[in-house]
Amino acid sequence: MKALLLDGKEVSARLKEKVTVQVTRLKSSGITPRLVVILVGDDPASAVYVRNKARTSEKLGIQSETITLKATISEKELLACISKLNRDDTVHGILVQLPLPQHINSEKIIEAILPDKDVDCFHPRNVGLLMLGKPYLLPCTPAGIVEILKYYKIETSGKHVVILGRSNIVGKPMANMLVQKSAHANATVTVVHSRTKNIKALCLQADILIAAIGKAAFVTADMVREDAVVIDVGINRVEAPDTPRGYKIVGDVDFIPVSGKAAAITPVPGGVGPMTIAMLMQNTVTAAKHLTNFIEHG
Ligand code: L34
Repeated sequence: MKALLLDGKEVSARLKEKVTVQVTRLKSSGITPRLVVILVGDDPASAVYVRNKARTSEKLGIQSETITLKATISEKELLACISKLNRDDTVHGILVQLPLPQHINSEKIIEAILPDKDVDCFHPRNVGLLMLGKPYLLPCTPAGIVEILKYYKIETSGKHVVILGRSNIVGKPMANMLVQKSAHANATVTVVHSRTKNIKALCLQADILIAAIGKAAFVTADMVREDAVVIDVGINRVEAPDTPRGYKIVGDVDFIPVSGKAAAITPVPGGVGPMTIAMLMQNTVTAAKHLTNFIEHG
């Protein structure tokens, strides 16, 4: 393996230390940051992510609650649940884990969350602020990726970043953040998606390649330029009969061959995933400060 391993566990540990300091300050002013996560249905992967969020919150002194609702819940009931949390002054962050069951309109649900408590940064108001370069909260996964690049001093200014995937949760906000005229941005961004012609040729032009398409081993070594930086956002479950759980987690990148060619690469697990959670913790604290008019001293 030639590539430097970009260790999301290490970077997220640093970030969590910074969050803990802020939590301590808030608590000494009588404010306990509080996050409520809503999990609808029993998707096993979502259950793992939500559990990781709750566990991390507790470690950092953030009060966390997970509301688990049946997959058959109506949209109206879910909206009522959100409305109650919007009005509850002890709640600073609300997160509805995606994906939601088919019969629920995700857009409608996201728009029902009070923007001040929207710790995912999915609400149109927060997405708009981000796009205008005046963010309130930051989208967790894209912001986590920027933190990895910062930590390892990977320059983005003037670099060509190719993003695979145009989702509202990763691809679009990632592109948005990296084109901003600001520190740790100023990149030239190409977004590649299912209708893109010549995906391989575009990927080969990337200084930084960010894979967020949700297809195991989609990015092969022949798509990666020698010495490129590769960020793997994918979390895919593939069958692995020889493991105790019967499956393993792999990214969107064909890790072993690509790590022989890239200058640096994030592993899966232990790469972007832990960063998403650490950024969620930071957003919860930012929201708690904002909602309580907390003023930082020193
Ligand atoms: N609303 N829905 C909302 N917000 C989010 O930010 C998410 N996401 C994505 C799915 N739906 C969401 C997450 O939380 C993906 N995601 C997420 C969060 C954490 C991890 C992976 C995805 C994570 O903890 N990953 C670990 C390993 C997990 C495992 O073993 O399965 C890792 O090391 O990558």
